[in-house]
Amino acid sequence: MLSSLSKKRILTGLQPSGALHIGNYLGALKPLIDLSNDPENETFLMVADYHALTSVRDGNQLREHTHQIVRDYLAAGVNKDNVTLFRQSENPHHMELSWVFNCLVTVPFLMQAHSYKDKVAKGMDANAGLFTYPMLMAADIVLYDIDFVPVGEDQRQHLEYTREAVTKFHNAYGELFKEPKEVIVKGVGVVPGTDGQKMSKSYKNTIPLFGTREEIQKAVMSIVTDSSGDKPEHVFNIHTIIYRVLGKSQVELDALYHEHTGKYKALKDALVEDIEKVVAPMRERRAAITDDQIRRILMSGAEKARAESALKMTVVRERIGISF
Ligand code: AQP
Repeated sequence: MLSSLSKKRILTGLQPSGALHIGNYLGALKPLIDLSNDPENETFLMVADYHALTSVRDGNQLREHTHQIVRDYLAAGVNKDNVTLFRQSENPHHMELSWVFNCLVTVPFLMQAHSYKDKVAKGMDANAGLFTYPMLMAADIVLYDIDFVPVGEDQRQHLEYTREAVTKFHNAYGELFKEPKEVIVKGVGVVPGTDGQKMSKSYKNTIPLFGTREEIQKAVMSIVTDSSGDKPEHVFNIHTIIYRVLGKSQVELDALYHEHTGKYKALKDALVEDIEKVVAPMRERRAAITDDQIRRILMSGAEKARAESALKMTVVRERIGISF
């Protein structure tokens, strides 16, 4: 396999740990979709279901979220003809290689991961899966000779961890993997949630990507505002990112906030309208996607993913000494 190595390979993955939010879309999904439309790229999109086990403890719920996230991917504009869309758990090579990486990196190294520390500080279960998450992510990426990984700013360190895992492997067993680079969209970084912190499924501070208009309105109205200023900072920050997606100018946005100085309700209403402009067309597409389409796409994606990583894993097994 590994047929067209002259093309740049792109991969991202999102956890089916809850309903996708606009931070997931703007930080990871939209950049991946944009890159997948370039014929010079070969694109992979993963449903990170094993990663989701770090927080989801209900099998039916995980199945349901998995189904919904694929629907979300397609509704957001993923074209099945340009993108290999697969579930992480359908390819056992991910777990196998993550174990190899876990045996190469140290506990003190993993303990420096901001994402782990942030999540535990927010009350998430400090399970060993969450702790070793960066090594599973490293395996997810390097199995497919990925060049670029579109992610939110919060994941920058995890790409450094991936490169470190690769270096450790190379030092021990010789050169084998590509060193991937993160793609972080300028001006997006980390999309703030309704409380001003990183928007996150597990922090209950999200604006849902596929919520109804009423749900989006409710989330936007709950954005925390500071009564000491004329401009509601978090509303403005989210609005700035949405304006960019709509191709509208910052000057125009500044003028809007100037015109409505101190009128938080009017500014939140304007943000709802602009989010609606981005998500309403996707919502319509989403309603037309059938269960059968989802099943077929996942089946062919799984076959392709397994075939793509098979050769790499054969070499790994040979190098580490478990094949005879
Ligand atoms: N607020 C954000 N701004 C920009 N990008 C974001 N991403 C997540 N939140 C933001 C990006 O979405 C991708 C997939 O994330 P994930 O589902 O694997 O897990 P996450 O980063 O931990 O996202 P959540 O929503 O916070 O999920 P939970 O709460 O379940 O852990 C990543 O590229 C991430 O950068």
